[in-house]
Amino acid sequence: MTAAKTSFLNWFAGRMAVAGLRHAFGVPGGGTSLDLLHALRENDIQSVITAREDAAVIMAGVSGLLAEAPGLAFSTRGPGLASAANGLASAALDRLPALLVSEAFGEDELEFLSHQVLSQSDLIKPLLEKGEGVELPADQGAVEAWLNGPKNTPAVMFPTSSQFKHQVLADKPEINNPHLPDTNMTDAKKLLQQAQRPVLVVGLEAARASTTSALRTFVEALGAPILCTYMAKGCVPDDDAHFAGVFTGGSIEQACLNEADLIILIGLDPVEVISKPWAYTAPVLDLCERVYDPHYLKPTARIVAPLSVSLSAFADCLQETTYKTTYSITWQKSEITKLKSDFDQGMEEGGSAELSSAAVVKSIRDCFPARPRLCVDAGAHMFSACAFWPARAPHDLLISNGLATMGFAVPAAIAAALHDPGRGAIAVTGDGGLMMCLGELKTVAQTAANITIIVFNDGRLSLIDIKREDRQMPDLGLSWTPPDFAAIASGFGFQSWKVNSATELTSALTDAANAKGPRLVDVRIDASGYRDQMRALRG
Ligand SMILES: Cc1ncc(C[n+]2csc(CCOP(=O)(O)OP(=O)(O)O)c2C)c(N)n1
Repeated sequence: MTAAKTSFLNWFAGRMAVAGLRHAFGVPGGGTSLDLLHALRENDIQSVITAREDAAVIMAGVSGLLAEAPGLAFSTRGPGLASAANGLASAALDRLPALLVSEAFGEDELEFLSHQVLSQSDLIKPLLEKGEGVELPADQGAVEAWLNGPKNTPAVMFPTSSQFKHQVLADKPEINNPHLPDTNMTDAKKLLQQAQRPVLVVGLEAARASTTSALRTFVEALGAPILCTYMAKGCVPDDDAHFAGVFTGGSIEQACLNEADLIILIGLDPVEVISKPWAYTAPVLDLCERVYDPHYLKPTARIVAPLSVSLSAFADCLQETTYKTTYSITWQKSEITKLKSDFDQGMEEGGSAELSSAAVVKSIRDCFPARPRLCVDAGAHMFSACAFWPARAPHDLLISNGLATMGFAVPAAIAAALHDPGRGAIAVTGDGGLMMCLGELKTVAQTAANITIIVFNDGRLSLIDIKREDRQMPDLGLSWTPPDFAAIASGFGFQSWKVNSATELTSALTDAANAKGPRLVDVRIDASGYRDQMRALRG
């Protein structure tokens, strides 16, 4: 009997469905992408046509991140691929598992063609490099290797029409390629044993449901303060007695870390640390799943293993009698509570502006008790969003803090709302960031996604403008007349609200929280507190 065969394209679409893919995102060209859309449909995978390809790659990556499955995006060749560039950079630096399938130029075409031609492999290489992303050849082995390789690695494939049609074995067995951990923990355990004032810093690698329970058991057993990066918010709940605030690599966390005689990094990815040198002299124990080069620091000891494995081993070690007799952590609960309240106070904006970003985020928190996922853009508004939105589980808050790109929040919210329509999502964005992906309002409307977009509308690129002020430079034209986003959104079929006061804010947010489908709240934010807030956070 001969084994059944099918086209590579049919196998690929079926394999993606088996791996957990439910949505693919992109703007098709007229060639292989249409074949791909057709094959996806045959496999019950919904294709979402986006306004732009960069946003599509972000949606694919966030979708994959939340599903712990591959994310898929598609584009035409030439301009489609070029337009995907920022999405690929985000996938690489924000560690998103996005595979972009782009149309390709055939060898025969390249002999005579100039129209839309660019060197596609050369274009993607530097974008993917820092995320150890790869160009996948269109074959089963390469796809299997990507699916079974290190988590959250981006990839691009350029299949030609004949490669899509190529006949392959229909039921090629899946590869199971378990990652073998480095379990030599002797040095690390010694460090832990000697520590009296350890502090934990948790990063994006730990933001996974499968790691949460081991992490929380370890934190509980250790009794030390824990700081989470923006991308790891929720790994322990914000109201956990050990949570002492957010870690960015700035100054607000220094009060806590200066106390440390051992800093334990748990899945902290160097992309998450803002551009300042490492400020601490305490020994560092680095628990990670992947080593990226360059790193901010040279740890005293490093364990490269699935975090659930290393954390469970440490939690067990804390229970051992030999350890218990020498164990002398001196942290008091009241000290950690004080650190957290100092953090909260430091993140407050001075003055009594009723529409300060902190006041608005707290109002969102109060008006949305069902806690949709919060997707946050890059800009000054992110400081309050990340400080005051209460996260209880990994990925309750989604942000691009590796690439730190504007134009992230709305595409991320689309992916989050499609992933979990009942829960839905809120996109918190500056007006500058929203304008970078305004076309995706169409995608929100088209998918009737359960999304509330909240625009922190101050008519300027605040984060950059406060840096300009700090440098005592004259007005360089970084502001504009605030656009009427409520009117724009209603043009796309959204329910929308315009907010100029605290009373209007509560009323609009309450209405938005109780409504369904696409919603936008345009808040004329008071940006006067941003500068002091940034100083408190970053120094
Ligand atoms: C794609 C992209 N372009 C530029 C930047 C640099 N940048 C970071 S924040 C910022 C200003 C953001 O302005 P806005 O979206 O209005 O938010 P705000 O700072 O006012 O809260 C800029 C230009 C970036 N991070 N990403």
